[in-house]
Amino acid sequence: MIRDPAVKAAEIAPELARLGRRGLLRRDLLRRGLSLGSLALLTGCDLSSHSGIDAALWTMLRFDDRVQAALFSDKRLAETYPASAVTKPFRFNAYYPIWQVQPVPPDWRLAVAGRVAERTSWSVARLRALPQQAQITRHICIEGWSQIGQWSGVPLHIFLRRIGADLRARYVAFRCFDGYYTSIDMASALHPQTILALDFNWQPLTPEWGAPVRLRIPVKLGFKSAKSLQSIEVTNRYQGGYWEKQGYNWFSGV
Ligand SMILES: Nc1nc2c(c(=O)[nH]1)N[C@H]1C(S)=C(S)[C@@H](COP(=O)(O)O)O[C@H]1N2
Ligand SMILES: [Mo]
Repeated sequence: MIRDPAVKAAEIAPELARLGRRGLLRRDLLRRGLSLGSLALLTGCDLSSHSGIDAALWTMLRFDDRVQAALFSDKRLAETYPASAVTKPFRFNAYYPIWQVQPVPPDWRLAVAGRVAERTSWSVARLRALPQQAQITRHICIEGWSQIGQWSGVPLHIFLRRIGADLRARYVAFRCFDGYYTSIDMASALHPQTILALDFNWQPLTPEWGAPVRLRIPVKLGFKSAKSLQSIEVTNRYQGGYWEKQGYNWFSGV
């Protein structure tokens, strides 16, 4: 079902929170040993095919963070698509009154903080000098729509290694210059398809879609892919995120 994008995500948050805390499901999962088989069983998705991952993402909304984290595998990849499958026009999601589309600040640099050896900030040119990876993947919004897009940028695992991040730290936290923020677990940060995207549809990102650099993480729901990044912090302190604070599952991934 495609929801009207104007339906505020917060309106459905209580329902999601209630589903996510269904104790029965969790006990069931734990008893089954959190196998891939149990994920397939509970989500009703065939995970032997790639597209099962996309389908499972929808269903993961019902599970709590602990279960989702236990089911996470860095070996499982989100489906990739041919260029002909790219959704056009591709919508952007920034209709919330407090987050007007923000132009890139004049002296923008990406700041790094926390448990990292090298704290110098990053210009776009410097980010572009790192190895780049392209992907065409599905972006799934918790509000009930999805679209296929093309992004290219620096794999986050390469960036984290480059700045000498403590890869045993628990979290990577993202702050955005439009006021948005979110954070992810280290395993998801090191997933091979998690990138710091600089390009969208083979062109440099524009402000609507998160210029000059955004997180793009196809094994998680869209709200985890923070746009318009200002800083990245490697930390052991849980920091949650904007939508997470309204009741969405923090993990929100497969
Ligand atoms: N900085 C920032 N990042 C954000 C958001 C936002 O409002 N601000 N919205 C999130 C949500 S809910 C979604 S679905 C996607 C939308 O990405 P798109 O505009 O490329 O479709 O960005 C995510 N990242
Ligand atoms: Mo979203």
